[in-house]
Amino acid sequence: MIEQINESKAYIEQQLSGQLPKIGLILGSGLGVLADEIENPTVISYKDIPHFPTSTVAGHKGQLVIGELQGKNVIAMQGRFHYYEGYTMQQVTFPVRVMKALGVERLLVTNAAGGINESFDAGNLMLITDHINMMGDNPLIGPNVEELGPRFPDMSQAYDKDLIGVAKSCADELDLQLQEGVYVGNTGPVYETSSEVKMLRTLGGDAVGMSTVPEVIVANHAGMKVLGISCISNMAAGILDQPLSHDEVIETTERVREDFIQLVKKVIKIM
Ligand code: R1P
Repeated sequence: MIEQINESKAYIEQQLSGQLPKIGLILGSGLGVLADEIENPTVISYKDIPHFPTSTVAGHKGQLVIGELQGKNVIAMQGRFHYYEGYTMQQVTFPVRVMKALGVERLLVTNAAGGINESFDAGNLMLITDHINMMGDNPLIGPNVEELGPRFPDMSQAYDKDLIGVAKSCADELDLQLQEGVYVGNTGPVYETSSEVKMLRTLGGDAVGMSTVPEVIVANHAGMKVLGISCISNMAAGILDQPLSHDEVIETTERVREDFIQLVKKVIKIM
């Protein structure tokens, strides 16, 4: 694993002329547009990076964009990998390992998620305060590589309190409504049934999606500080009397694009 990480890292470093990134961004379904804001970008297609999987989901472009955002050196994944695509948990989280090897210490993860909390509306942004892993798997299963992190990582502050505070004050300054809540990670690719949504609400979930949790586990294992933002792209099954579709997910993320970009840019400036 270390060898593969180093080969990916070396390839990415070869493409860069400027400084190495310190902040990582993972851009979820329909949210990749944020990478267009990055100045002096170096764009690297996933298919060219040794050991990187490729993106197969609509709304996930499948490239790294490395450059400056708000004067900070950032690396953005314009598209992520999901467990339901058939990748292993280790493959899904491999880019987080590579980011860490490149020197990234803070990670902003974003996603499109279904709203479980009935006080939410489609189009809301939600700060992730914590998560519940319902994926039935974990990227750290298997022999632990001590150089990458401890055998039993602490997850009591999986989403960094200080960064949560930064995001809240940024939203206040922008006069932007920001919900807060617990993200539930399911495997997908099916959306949840109404009964499952009811169960997840009882368990303490506020939003549900099919990503993020593995990445955040690996980031914590690697000692990175994490901030998470969900775009509530629709209300989860059983709340409104309408079927769910990925087209709707993409449509909603396009609708909130401006709020999302403004918030992330402001956060990055302080991060
Ligand atoms: C379903 O519409 C897709 O959108 C979300 C779900 O996880 C699923 O992949 O994508 P992201 O979590 O990558 O934003």
